[in-house]
Amino acid sequence: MLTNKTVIITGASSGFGEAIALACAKMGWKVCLGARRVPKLEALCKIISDTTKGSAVFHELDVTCQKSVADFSQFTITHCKQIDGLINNAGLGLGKDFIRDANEKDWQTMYETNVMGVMRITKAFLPLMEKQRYGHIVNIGSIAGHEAYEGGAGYCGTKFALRAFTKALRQETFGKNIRVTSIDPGMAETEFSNVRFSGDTDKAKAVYKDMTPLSAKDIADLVVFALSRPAHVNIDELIVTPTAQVSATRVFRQSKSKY
Ligand code: NDP
Ligand code: 8X3
Repeated sequence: MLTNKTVIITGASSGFGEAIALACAKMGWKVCLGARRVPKLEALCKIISDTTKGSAVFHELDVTCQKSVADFSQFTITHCKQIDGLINNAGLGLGKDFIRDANEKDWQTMYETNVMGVMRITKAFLPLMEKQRYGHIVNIGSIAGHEAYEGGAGYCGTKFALRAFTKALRQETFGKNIRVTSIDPGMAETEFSNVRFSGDTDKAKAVYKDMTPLSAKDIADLVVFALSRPAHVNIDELIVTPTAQVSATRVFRQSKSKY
């Protein structure tokens, strides 16, 4: 087992980020957590120190704000001797309206978070990885970065853009001993749909009705798998869907779903 890894995780206050933090800490690694909801990060750090052999530090982070990204990276560099992994996970979908009805502010927030946020954070930590001459950047994309669907012009656009960024990053880090991975999930039950539908829990629950979605732990397992491959192995892109989802919009539903 690899010990002494240090992994930065954005959006660690819920869903995938929280599960990735726990899974890394269970490997005995140190995690550095960022998100806007600081009490959630604080509670997660306590769980990590009480239940795992890893360790955790946290700092408030809003990836849409350059000053917040600068403060977070300064904190990380002060508290971590080296950085082995950076998991660009913070992100969100807002609304599922058709283009003619969509809210421009929602589009802006999605682009600021899912695209500019990842670019800002990566730019902040890349020089350190280049200096170390090692590191692994894992971006959490989406099936929405491979297929556009009705009501997804804004969100799918951000994930397509993120995929382009990830591919350019892989080219630019070539020869520098830095690995770059995109993990692109389909439907997973987290706070994602609650956020997308502004807290309308009925609408959020309906997304996963009569099918078994991915869990946050399913994604965390893949992140740990990618991070723990031998140094010469780079997993470029992983698309992962529930068995009952064959494309972004084609989902097999049956009551008492077994798979
Ligand atoms: P959650 O809503 O459970 O988690 C999203 C996380 O992102 C939260 O920790 C939230 O923290 C953080 N976040 C949002 N905005 C910001 C911000 N401005 N600055 C810092 N952190 C922020 O959803 P998921 O875990 O499902 O989503 C994680 C990633 O996975 C996202 O990029 C999403 O697009 C992607 N994804 C999700 C899928 C799904 O079906 N669930 C499928 C494919 C991809 P806080 O609010 O505390 O800041
Ligand atoms: C979230 C998955 O299918 O709602 O990235 O776009 S989907």
